[in-house]
This record gives sequence, C-alpha cells and structure tokens, in this order.
Amino acid sequence: MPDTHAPAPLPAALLSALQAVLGPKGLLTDPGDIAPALADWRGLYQGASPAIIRPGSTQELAAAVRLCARHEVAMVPQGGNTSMVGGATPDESGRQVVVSLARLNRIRAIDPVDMTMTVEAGLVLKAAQDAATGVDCLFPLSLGAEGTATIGGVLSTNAGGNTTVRYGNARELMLGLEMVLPDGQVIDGLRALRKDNTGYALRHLFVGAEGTLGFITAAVLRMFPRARENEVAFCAVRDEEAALALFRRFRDRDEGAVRAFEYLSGIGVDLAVKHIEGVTLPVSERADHYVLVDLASSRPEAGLRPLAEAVLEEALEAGEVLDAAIGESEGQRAALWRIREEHPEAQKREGASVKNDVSVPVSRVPEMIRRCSAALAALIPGSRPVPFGHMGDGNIHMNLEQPEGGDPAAFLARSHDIMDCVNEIVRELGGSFSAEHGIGRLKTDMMESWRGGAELEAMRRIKAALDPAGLMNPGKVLP
Ligand code: FAD
Ligand code: 2HG
Ligand code: ZN
Repeated sequence: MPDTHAPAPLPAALLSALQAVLGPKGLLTDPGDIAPALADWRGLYQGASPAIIRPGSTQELAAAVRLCARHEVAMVPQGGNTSMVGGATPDESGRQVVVSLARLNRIRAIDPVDMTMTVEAGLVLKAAQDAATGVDCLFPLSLGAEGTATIGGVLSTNAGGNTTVRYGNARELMLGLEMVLPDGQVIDGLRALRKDNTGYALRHLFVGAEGTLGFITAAVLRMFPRARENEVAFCAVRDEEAALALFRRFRDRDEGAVRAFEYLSGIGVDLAVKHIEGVTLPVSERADHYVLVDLASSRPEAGLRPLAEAVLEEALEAGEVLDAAIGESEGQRAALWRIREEHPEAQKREGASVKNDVSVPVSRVPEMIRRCSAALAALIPGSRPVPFGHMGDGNIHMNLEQPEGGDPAAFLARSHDIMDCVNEIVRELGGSFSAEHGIGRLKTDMMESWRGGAELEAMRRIKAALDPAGLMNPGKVLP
C-alpha cells in the first residue's frame, strides 16, 4: 500500500476564491464527503486530496480552473470513477485536487432529425442511452459500467465496450466537443456536423487524452435508428478457432447484423454462475469456450431469427458449435447478456486478478488466447487464465485470476511479470497492450517501450504546448 500523506490544505486565498465562484454545493472539503473519490474501482490506488471541486456549469469550471492555475494546483478530472487504470484517482501526495464533473449533467439538446444530442460531460452513459430511446433513437455505446460511467469519462478514455464491432469506439460517436483548457479558456466546439475539416481536430486530441490536456465539458453525440429486431444467442463452442469461425459465418452472411460478438471462457462463466445471484448456464452442458452473439436491425422484419438459426445449424454440423440457446423474449435476452456483463464483478469477488486489456488483429485472437493462457499457467502454477471480451473487434481481456485459496498479496506482487508475459506475446502478434481502458497511472511505465521515440516525444510536445505547467492529471498517461 503506498504511503498516503495528509492532504496539503488549499491556500486560504484559493479556498475563499473557489467558494465565491462555486457556492456551497460546488466545493467539498469534509474528509467524509471526499473519501469515495480517492480510491479506484479495482482497489489498486488510495489517493489523497484536500477538496473536491464540483462545478455546476462550464463557466464555473473555467473560473475554478483559472484559479487553480494561478495557484499552481494540479487537477484530476473525475466522472463516474470507473477507470480500470487508476486514471481518475489523485496521487498520494495530497497536492492534487479532484475535479468532479458530476453536476454538469444536463441534456442541452436532442434532435432526432439530425440524429444528434448535445449533452454535458457528467451525464451518466445510461441516461444518454435512455434519452436517445426517448426520441425513438439509439445511442449505441454499451459497457458494464454504463450505470455509473459518464460521457466525459467514456470520451476521455475513448471507451469501446460491446458494440465497437458495429459502431466503433466512443470517438466515432462524437461530432463536437466543448473543452476547457488548463488555463481556463473555453473552446466551444459543439458543432453537430458530419463534415468539418477546419484545421487541427482538437476534439479528437481530447478524446482518449484521459484528462491530461484539459476538461471535456460537453459533447455532441451521434444517434442511430433504434433496433426493431434483436436476437441474442449464447453458444458453447468447440475451441477458440471455432469461435472465430462462427464470427466469420455471421459476418459473411450479414455483416451489418452483428451488433456484438463476445468470447467467454468456461472458467469466466463458471465464476459468473458461482458469484452472481440469478446467473445460470443456459446450455445443457458446461464447455471450455462460449460465444455470445447479438444481432440487431432497425428494420422490423429483418429476418434475424432465420439468419441466426441457419448460421448456428451450419456451425453445429461443422462441429464448431456444441450447443446454443437463443433468447425468446426481452427478459431472456437480458439474462444471456448478464452472464457476460457480470464477468468483471464475478472476477473481483473470486479474489485478486490481474487484467490485461489487449487487442490483436481479429484473425490472431485464437492464437493469442491459447499462447497467453499456456504462458500464464506456466508462469504462476495454479493461477487461472480468464480470457473474455470483444472478440469481434480483436479486444480480449486476457485476465489472470489468483490460485484458489492462495495469498492475494503474493499474487498481486507478480502483476508486472504477468502483464509482461501477456504483452510479449501480444507484441509478437502485432497487437496493443491497452485496447480500451487506456494508460491512466497503471501503465505509464509501458509507454516508453511501446510508444517510445518520436511518437512519445510528439505526445510530450503536445502536452507541453497545452499544459506547460503540468497541472492536468499529472502522473497519468505520459511516463
Ligand atoms: P472516470 O473513471 O471518472 O475517468 C476516466 C479517465 O477520464 C480519467 O483519466 C479521468 O481523469 C478522465 N476524465 C473523466 N471525465 C473527464 C472529463 N470530463 N474531462 C477530461 N477528463 C475526464 N471501458 C471500456 O472501454 N469498455 C468496457 O467494456 C468497460 N467496461 C467496464 C466495466 C466495469 C464494471 C468497469 C468498472 C469499468 C469498465 N470500463 C470499460 C472502464 C472505464 O474506462 C469506463 O467505465 C469509462 O470509460 C470511464 O468513465 P468514467 O466516467 O467512470 O470515467
Ligand atoms: C469489460 O469488457 C470491461 O467487461 C472490463 O472492459 C474488463 O474486467 C475486465 O477486465
Ligand atoms: Zn471490455
């Protein structure tokens, strides 16, 4: 556990100026109120902060940022605090102040003709989805933390999730941004345009910057026609290659129909059944490998059911699929999805686990899973590889669960060996060591080896140009 210092109190002049700008709801200084913002979801970090700044408008945020900049106080943007890499947690020095976007959560406009909505950064992802549904549209970004994660957070991490295979990452769902620079200047880039080639696309620089270049305060998001037909199948498959073959069968038959294609390992499903109330195995026998496929169409009579049955029939005959369950109702489809969505929680409840959020070209996914699983099992005897995730876009969570009954601390002490073991194989296969969760604090030490040389130097120059005093989320992303 790192050494956490008592937070250094904010200078009295700054404190009173912030109080004047933000009002009583906009500044928390009581340690009890601050505590939940100081630890990350995974429990890897415990930081310290003298206060939480909670502005209620972009203008309030800009004024607070100007004040912090004047007093050289470092700022840590925080949305739903669901980061998997410690990105939203202040360090232990007690000298970084958390800036929560939670009160900036309005829907400013929603337009089903342009298929866009303009929302503030603190809006919870689920609320954005619901708003789209309310005008008979779809906001397709979907991930397990959607009830807590915010629009500012998903954009700042360029989150992926379950529907990347069809709709892309958060970046592809964004048209315009309102941003606050580290000196408090506001950039109003809330343009709802599909075409806008007017100089450097600063909005794209902020997406995926993990709060190191400034704040995202609002965004114009793309909506899509909502699904009028949906089928979800949960399949036991022969092995990793059979999972890929099934993906190709669906894609070749009707690429546009595949909304999600998720791989699950036998052990991952075992853990979900073991730890999560109401989760049961929907196929007749346990298998070592499963796939969840979600087909959706905005056409009411798209024929997805016959499509699913025909593809599964072929795959059964080819010996790739061993058994399959197709959801017969909205409730059953949600239950099949739940087996998948509860994977992170189930792994957390089982004990210590090390996450490897990696991607490789889709064609290399089976080889990556096989090689990493074997290498990890050899590295730590008794440990349990739990690969799962977004096979359709090449992003697998190549996680490792501690040996049953083993010492969690001893296991976690090997975290770096475990990540290196996976990353070496992923590098050979032309992949990435961080597919969707970002770098945060956890992976800064990998940047030199993966992005070193001119690429990292260019990132440093961009950072220095926008944030010369280094006040935005220090210690994150860049080593
Ligand atoms: P936070 O955790 O609060 O912040 C994330 C980063 O963005 C931090 O660096 C923070 O400083 C910065 N930030 C936040 N808001 C702003 C802002 N307004 N301006 C500037 N910087 C900001 N990720 C995926 O990609 N796919 C998944 O499928 C997925 N599933 C998850 C499932 C679970 C159960 C959990 C706990 C997390 C999951 N995540 C996933 C990880 C996480 O990245 C996403 O939940 C989400 O992108 C983070 O949103 P947040 O609002 O919680 O951001
Ligand atoms: C998911 O896909 C998230 O569920 C979390 O990205 C992955 O827990 C994980 O490793
Ligand atoms: Zn994921």
